[in-house]
Amino acid sequence: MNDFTFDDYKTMIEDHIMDFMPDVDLKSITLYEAMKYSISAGGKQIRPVLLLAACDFCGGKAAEALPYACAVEYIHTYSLIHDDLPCMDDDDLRRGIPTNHKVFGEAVATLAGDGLQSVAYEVMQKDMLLYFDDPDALKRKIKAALEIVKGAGVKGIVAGQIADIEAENKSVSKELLDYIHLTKTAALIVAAVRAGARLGGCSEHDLENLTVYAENLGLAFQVCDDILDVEGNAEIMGKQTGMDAEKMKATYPALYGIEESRKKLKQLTDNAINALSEYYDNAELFVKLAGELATRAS
Ligand code: GRG
Repeated sequence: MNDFTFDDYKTMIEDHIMDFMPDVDLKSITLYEAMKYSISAGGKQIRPVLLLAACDFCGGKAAEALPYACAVEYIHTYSLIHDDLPCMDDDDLRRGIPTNHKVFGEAVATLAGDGLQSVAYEVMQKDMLLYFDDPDALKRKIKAALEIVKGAGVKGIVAGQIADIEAENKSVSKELLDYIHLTKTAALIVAAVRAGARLGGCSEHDLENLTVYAENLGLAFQVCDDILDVEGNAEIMGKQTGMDAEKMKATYPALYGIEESRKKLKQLTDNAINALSEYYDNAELFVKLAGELATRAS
């Protein structure tokens, strides 16, 4: 693996995130403005960075994975816009600024999410069209796109979202809570890592290890989010806090309490890091990211 840091990859994404957006059509300029508003609002870019890093880690070239990394960020951003809508979580603040529907209205925000999702698929398909005379590369790209489509789909974040909504105001089992967070939150993180690995031409063994890493990181990500929501640091979060309790959401602190949630976070972080122990310093970016996440909520 090269020596690129998280910030190096993040800069790559930020430099190119607009490259794959369609040209502005004056008849739908409001739609483009709304899509751009959320895309350029300063997300942490964790998923696309993981995709690029996994591609490099497995022997590929990050620059060639950019369309897929940006596609993941488009899908993630669409999911946040829709999640914030009044018919879902009804949030006013996201990425430190008013949510999309607060600025553009609910109808435009819904369409901005739809638009971002369709651009994601278009970007990946267009890239595949360039590789018809290189069947091995084409196969890697098809497999990577399928990982992303699945993570975004009815067994991924959409499944998680409906389970999350249906669990509101109910007491849920530990199994259901894990299912919600594995789908709602971890699915797209797992998809990003696996897609990057596929693009890099990974071995089955490396894919398996990276998947265990990503599942644990994804769950840790959610536990961290739950803890920060209770502890109420809106500045770190870039969104309102205390909302989970208000909406009686199924969360780790609600089911396990804060101290147990912290232990769970540590355990998940350790699991993620241990999954990559055989790679020593070659997996430094992944290990560091898991460690930093755990520190945010401790
Ligand atoms: C609407 C289909 C559909 C799915 C929504 C993503 C999601 C599923 C819900 C968002 C609710 C939420 C707070 C989930 C926890 C995961 C999480 C912390 C998302 C925010 O991701 P970050 O922190 O955000 O990577 P940025 O803004 O940095 O990209």
